[in-house]
Amino acid sequence: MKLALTRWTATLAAAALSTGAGAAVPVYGFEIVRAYPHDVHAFTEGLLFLNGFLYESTGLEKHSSIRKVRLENGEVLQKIRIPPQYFGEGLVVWQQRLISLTWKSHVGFVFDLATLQLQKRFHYPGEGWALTQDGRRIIMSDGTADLRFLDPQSLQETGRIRVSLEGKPIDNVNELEWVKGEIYANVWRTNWLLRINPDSGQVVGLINLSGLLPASEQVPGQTDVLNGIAYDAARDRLFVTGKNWPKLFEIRLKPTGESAQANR
Ligand SMILES: [Ca+2]
Repeated sequence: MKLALTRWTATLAAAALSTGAGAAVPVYGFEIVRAYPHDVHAFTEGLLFLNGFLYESTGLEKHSSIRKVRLENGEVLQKIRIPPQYFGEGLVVWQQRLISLTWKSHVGFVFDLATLQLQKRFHYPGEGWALTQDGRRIIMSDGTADLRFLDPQSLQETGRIRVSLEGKPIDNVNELEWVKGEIYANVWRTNWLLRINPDSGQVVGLINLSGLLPASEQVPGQTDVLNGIAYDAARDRLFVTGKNWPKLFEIRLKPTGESAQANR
């Protein structure tokens, strides 16, 4: 029986996922624990949870920002704008700093966590998509199947892994989150999250978030794709949202009993 994988990327469509005996990668569904308000004008690119608050970076030229947000009501408590020529991308916290990327400008920013004041800029090759960290390293996606590891101080690359499902690379790995020893990532323009082994890059689980935002809450021309994963380690809460979505969801994974593998 083939899994119905709607809006899957071309790469993954080519991989022709199917269920079957010997399939190794479990597929999860979800249940909504709670829904919170989310700013429909926030084109979410990065999301993280820290000390009771959400931190969110948003994209689009002239509209990019870094925000501190109250989870419970979506209130923006602090906000700074990214210079208008830049398309803001991923966001990560490291000690008392927030670090963010831009899409195609090869420029990243370092902000003071408390004041959101810009402290410095840094540079990197290729595109910037998303950031997270594992307590030792910054982890960065760039729109390909590769995830880069960066030194948190120098922000220089120290290594990389290639995200793959049964040996086939998966492109468009986007927003990232470190969750209990794995890298969670959503795949751009899909409703899927990947659970990735941080040593090998192998996908060890797939989470199907189709139907998370009901059609009745989607506004044509405004509501964009799933993007944004945050994790509250203290209370084991997983949050997801999307670009210009009206809601942010706490979800719990539900095993489906299905598994996926790439057809040979
Ligand atoms: Ca994140």
